[in-house]
Amino acid sequence: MRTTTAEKLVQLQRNPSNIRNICILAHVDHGKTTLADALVASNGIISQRMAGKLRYMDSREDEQTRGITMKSSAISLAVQKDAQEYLVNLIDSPGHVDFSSEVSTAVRLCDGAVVVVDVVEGVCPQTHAVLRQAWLENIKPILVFNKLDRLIMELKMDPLEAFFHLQVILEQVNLVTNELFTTEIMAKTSSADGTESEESKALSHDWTIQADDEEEERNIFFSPYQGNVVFASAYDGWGFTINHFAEIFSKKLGIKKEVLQKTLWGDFYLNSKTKRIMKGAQSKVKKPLFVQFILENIWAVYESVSVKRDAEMTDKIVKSLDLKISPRDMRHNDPRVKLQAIMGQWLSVSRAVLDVVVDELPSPLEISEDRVEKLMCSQGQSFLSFPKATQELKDAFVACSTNDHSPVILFVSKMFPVERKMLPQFKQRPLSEAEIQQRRDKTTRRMSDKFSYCCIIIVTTSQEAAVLDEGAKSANGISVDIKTVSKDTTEEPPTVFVAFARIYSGTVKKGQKLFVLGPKHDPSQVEEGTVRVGQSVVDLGAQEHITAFNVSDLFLFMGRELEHMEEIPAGNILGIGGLEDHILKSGTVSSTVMCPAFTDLYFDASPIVRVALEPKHAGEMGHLVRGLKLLNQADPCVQVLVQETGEHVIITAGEVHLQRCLDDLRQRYANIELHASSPIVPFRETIINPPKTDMVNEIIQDQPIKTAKTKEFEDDEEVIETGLVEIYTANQKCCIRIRALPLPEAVTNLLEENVNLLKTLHRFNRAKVYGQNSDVKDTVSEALGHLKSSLSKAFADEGKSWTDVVEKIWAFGPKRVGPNVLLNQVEGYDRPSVWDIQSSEGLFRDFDSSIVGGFQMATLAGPLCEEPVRGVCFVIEKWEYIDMSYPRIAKLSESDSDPKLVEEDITSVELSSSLEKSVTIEEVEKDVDEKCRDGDKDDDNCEEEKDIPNLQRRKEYGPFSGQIISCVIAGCRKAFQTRPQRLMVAMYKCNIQATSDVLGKLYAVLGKRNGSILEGDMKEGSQTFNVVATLPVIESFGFAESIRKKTSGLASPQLVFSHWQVLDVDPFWVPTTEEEYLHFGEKADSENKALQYVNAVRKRKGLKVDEKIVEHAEKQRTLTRNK
Ligand SMILES: Nc1nc2c(ncn2[C@@H]2O[C@H](COP(=O)(O)OP(=O)(O)OP(=O)(O)O)[C@@H](O)[C@H]2O)c(=O)[nH]1
Ligand SMILES: [Mg+2]
Repeated sequence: MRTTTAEKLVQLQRNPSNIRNICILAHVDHGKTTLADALVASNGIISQRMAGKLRYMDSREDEQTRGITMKSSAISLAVQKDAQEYLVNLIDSPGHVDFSSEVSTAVRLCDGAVVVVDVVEGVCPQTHAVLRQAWLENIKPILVFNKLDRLIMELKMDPLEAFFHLQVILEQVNLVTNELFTTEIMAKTSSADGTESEESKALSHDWTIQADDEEEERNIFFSPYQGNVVFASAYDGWGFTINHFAEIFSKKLGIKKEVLQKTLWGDFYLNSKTKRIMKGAQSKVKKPLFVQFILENIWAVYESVSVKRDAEMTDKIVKSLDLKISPRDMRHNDPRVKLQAIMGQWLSVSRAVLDVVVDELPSPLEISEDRVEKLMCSQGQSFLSFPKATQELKDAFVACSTNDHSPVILFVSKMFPVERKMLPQFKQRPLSEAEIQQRRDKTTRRMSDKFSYCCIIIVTTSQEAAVLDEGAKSANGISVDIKTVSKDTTEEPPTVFVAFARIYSGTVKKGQKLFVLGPKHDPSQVEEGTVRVGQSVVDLGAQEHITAFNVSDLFLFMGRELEHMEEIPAGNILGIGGLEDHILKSGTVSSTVMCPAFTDLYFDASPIVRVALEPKHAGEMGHLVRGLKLLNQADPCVQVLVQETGEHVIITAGEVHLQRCLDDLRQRYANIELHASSPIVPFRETIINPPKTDMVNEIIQDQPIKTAKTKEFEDDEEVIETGLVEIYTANQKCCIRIRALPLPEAVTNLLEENVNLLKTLHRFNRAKVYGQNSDVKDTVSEALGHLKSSLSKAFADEGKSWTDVVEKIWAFGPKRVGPNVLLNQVEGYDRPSVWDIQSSEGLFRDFDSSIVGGFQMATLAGPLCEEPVRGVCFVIEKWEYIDMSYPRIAKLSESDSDPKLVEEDITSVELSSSLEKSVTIEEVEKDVDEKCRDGDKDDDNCEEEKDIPNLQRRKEYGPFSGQIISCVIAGCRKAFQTRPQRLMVAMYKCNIQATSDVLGKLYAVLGKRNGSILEGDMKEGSQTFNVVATLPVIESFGFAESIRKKTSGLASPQLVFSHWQVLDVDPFWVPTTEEEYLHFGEKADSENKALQYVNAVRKRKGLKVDEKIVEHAEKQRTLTRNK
């Protein structure tokens, strides 16, 4: 029976000091949802008996069948402690890596976290990840050691062994937090060049002092005696803290509670003669207090109830503990039921966990100023750079003020799909007395009227109803009563979105008008001009980020249900209706436009598995498009896009995530049958320095081996030497010399890690070139300086030939931010580098942007199989015009730009990068050509226009800008092809826990799929091995399934994208020497993995494939029986 009412919760919501917003975090299957069940049962929402079995928070059908949580969901619980009542807003999160984005959405809304660790499995990769998430969001964690029953029943440990085991795991957890703490200090103390500045020395000193400080230690480390560790078995319903036993034994032994609290965990024992607590249990071979007073008692209960099944002994224990167990439970055949009844009553897990939550975790009032500033400063802005009105909002934040004058500030972390019929207003509720009477009367009346006339019910729209009514009145003969049931012409969608949000300040009310602030909203721009407020995201312009909406509904999350609210004050987690057209995934809502956009959520997983979708029946395309839109809104991690080929594609984090997305589309959002392509895995193309060994692992001595591809270029006039080509435009008027070099790995990695920074740099550079306001913020320029110096260092480490190249970087690509570099080594062309565009007034040659455009396209699709290029440096060494008065040099803004294009240009670049849509050659040509024409109009001296033969040539070969682009693309490709080319494959890092008996099978599965094992250590204090391996993503489909099958479900892998790896096989290699023939056979292509992948991609893309279709041609003949 439910013990709390919605009214009670409303009342509790008004007292922020007694509110706790918490989430449960852990590795997959460590028992989060089981623990949540126990907490939910404490409020009578589910029965104690069903707790642990129901998994109430897993409301989706597939969550129940698969047994894993896939989304985060919230519930509000009332908790009584001492004389006080508290409101605990609890969020259960998923542990599977594929859904780690759901963890990010949960962590953002909370002030504290309950980190659960399975004591058998110990610290797992996701335990690391969630502790890191909590750390990054500045929220305080407490620790729950779960599944202690497994130590007794499965591992058959005795209490002392269990104690040592727990100590080891606690150390492991603290090691992780310590690591997080020290890396933060290091980041704070080391300056850009790696030397410590005076200021940072002072800082580091401060931090060490703080680390010694007990309070700080409380926040960083877990320790039972500090009261932030709970020992539990969520499934059996019991849990305790040291505190609980300290209280009991201080009375029994007459020892002070404080003393016991400090000594119950650790190397202390009780001297039975002196009745004093002494140190050094281990050295004196004594039982530690934790074993003697706590574990042995628990072990005794398990022993008598579950192992020996000794009814007499059990009765004795029940009596001595003064418990009241129902006779039904005591007589139950299943000892586990008996055990759960006894243990649950003796050491209630919900009591233990909720007490620690209330005591240890902060209320919304205790939000630190640091955290507020971190939340408010998005896009690398500093808090002090905000206008005064914005800075003042911090006070409202910190005070968590709920009065009517306080500004409303909310953060929506995800959009939560709810079936319309599940909304409270559409839910069936018990009828009142008056309603029942009314219905009874109606039925009686209908019965009596039944035979007097016939009744036709027609479903109409409201206009038609009026006409029909008129008709009915004039009808004679039999009495016809036409009842019209009006139907709305626009059908309402079956799924609505409720925003999953936290209110930080003010009170949000139903019907209130609020602003939705987009992620790029900058309050400092509001002051400068008037802001336009849109009605929905769709009608916003490129530089507009604000829309307004009316709060249509307010909800309180109650697990599987929603409760209607009229208003909700600051400090709570809530659901808001009416935001569907305003927020796609997450966003900031406020009553004032001076509120800045909150910082973006931190996501761990990167989407990598992409599939193309199409409806089974072509006519249902509209449903699919609508369904994809809903899926995109409902899932924080999925990416939905339309490729340039016209395919509808979704990119997901992994196989389980993909399956869930497809199920959602089929059953919920699109409601149609779908065809999904087999997963498309991206590749990268690169070049390498000539390899030192050949395919049979022998050292190559003099000349590098020539492959079929490099031989192709032997007589090519354009190829000057390996990696260097000289190429002319179609009209033979421009000559460009391009060299391709493999970029040092460290540089490529740096570029990849700093994509966002490069995006910002590009944005500022464009704005500057087109004469817009482009003041680089201090933090951004500092970060750019840091990146530049790291790049110089990485280049310098590679040798002399790379010195000073950073200053010559012309562009990055593809999409202007990729891991490839275009260098300017053209003699006499002193163009400012990407870093200097802001500061210098440098001059650009005409068609400068065409060179960049060509480079962008060459790097977007490489020659192997049109996949993006990675880690290549293209150097333009010569750029000359023949018989023309070019190059004309001018500022880019004056020469080849059109201010009108600026805005479109920036957005198109952003759009293309966000949607992964490539720019087609036509687009670039058109773009550059338009600019050129505009430049021509302004400038009558343009030689080309006056030059009649040139004009003709232009007609013949197309616009000159286009010719340069094509020329650069062809040059880059050719230069690339003359070097040893390699394919790069995406790699997963794979963590698997397995016992020694299934280890062999596990290695076999990994080996078959080209996985390589990095680590395979036995876990300290357990029987399990922790295997870390890398596995190509392309080989990973069905991997989890086959591991589970081969190991009878004993091992299950967690896969996370880790890096790109060069596949060390030349796709164009064919055996030439005797030995190679011997090794690989004549048709070595069957062994050549790289070629297989390349051909598969080319086939998929409809490109030409060099493959023999008929291997052994034989004349066909009809075989008849007679021959
Ligand atoms: N023996 C034992 N089993 C437990 C305990 N707690 C949970 N389990 C079992 O562990 C399995 C996973 O439990 P869940 O609560 O679904 O785990 P979870 O952390 O929510 O898993 P995800 O949400 O998928 O990450 C279930 O089979 C539970 O019955 C426990 O205290 N003891
Ligand atoms: Mg769960």
